Amino acid sequence: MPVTSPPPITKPSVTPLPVVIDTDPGVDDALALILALASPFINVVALTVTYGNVALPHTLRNLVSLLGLIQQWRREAGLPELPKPFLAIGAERSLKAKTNGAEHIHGTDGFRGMHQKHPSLAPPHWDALLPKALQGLLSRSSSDIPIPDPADLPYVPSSRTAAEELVYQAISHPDDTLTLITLGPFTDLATAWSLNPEAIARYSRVVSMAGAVNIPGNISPYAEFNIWADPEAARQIFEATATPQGPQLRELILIPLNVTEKVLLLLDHFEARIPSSSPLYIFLHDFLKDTICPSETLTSSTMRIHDAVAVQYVIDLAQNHLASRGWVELGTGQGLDLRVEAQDQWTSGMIITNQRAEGARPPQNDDLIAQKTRGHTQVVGRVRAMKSVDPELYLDAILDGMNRILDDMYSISAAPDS
Ligand SMILES: [Ca+2]
Repeated sequence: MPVTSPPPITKPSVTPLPVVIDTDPGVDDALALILALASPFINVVALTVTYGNVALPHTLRNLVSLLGLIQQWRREAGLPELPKPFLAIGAERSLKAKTNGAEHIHGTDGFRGMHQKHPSLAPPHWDALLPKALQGLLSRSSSDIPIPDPADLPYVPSSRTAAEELVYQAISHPDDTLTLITLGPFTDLATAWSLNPEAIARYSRVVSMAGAVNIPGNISPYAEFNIWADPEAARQIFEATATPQGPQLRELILIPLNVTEKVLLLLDHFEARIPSSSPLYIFLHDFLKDTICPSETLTSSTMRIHDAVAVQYVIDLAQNHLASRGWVELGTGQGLDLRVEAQDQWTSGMIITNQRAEGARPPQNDDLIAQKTRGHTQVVGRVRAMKSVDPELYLDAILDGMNRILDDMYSISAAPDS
């Protein structure tokens, strides 16, 4: 460890909830990751990075750039280093080899052109982690990359793929203690499930920013982006909640557009809550103001911060704050029989709700109903999906939480704050 690098800190006295985050940064992913890394109530033990909003070289560059910036801000402020998560590289494309991006929202580089406007923000070693086949796809030549000192990186480079990392973390933690948050397509998780379903079943829960349940989508009339980007992977994961025998996901909790479309960030609100002298403000203001654009249906200029809402859900869960923050679940709380349309047609990525299963929910999660339908056994799925949250409380919680990235962590009260 270099002399300039203070020892990692231990977060406050509450035992933080260990989480793994699969992400495709992405502007709203960046907000979500700052929020997660700043929270004393969750501990990010591993980050896995996938294609999604943009191609994998861009999402990886964005992730390591963001981690490098946070490290730089904290060093310049004389603050201790944050704990270092493992970082593993994930899928380059969807399971069926169709790649769909969202460059129209996030820009070609996923950070609204930040790397072109501010090339110094990307650490010189950012692509040292890329598989050889991916190196050189972006502007930087990989031939003269300085070999980074691993001890000085803000993360621990993993030799495992993202899917292998998801399995490794699951078996490295006690059963039913680890939470997985997915902020991109389900490709890495579906690959991990096919590698080792018994391991993935050890996660306490999977919390996913994904889906539009009985409402229009945001990338097509029927589909939300993260599911639309790899409907086959999503289909497999939804069905993993309802395997007739063998391992199954303990809990799949969707934070769908039903919730995230209601939490609208205004630039004014951001400017009011984040001190303008903060490096967080300087970094975020540039691409937020490019991303926040007039909506067709709203009179104010707003931005949807989908992924940050999903991370804040887990932070609330860790503090037992779900009720006080106004979380309401679709259905009875026993889960819904939701399926994903995975055919490559007009409705690809649409969530189908089996409304016949309503009222026939089993009282216990392990008491699945097997319905006999025309000679086939159909197991009823049990995906939990959130319906709403208090948007005002949420914006405040998210912005205040992001500010903590520049706290010394020891000063944060471990007691619930509301
Ligand atoms: Ca995302």
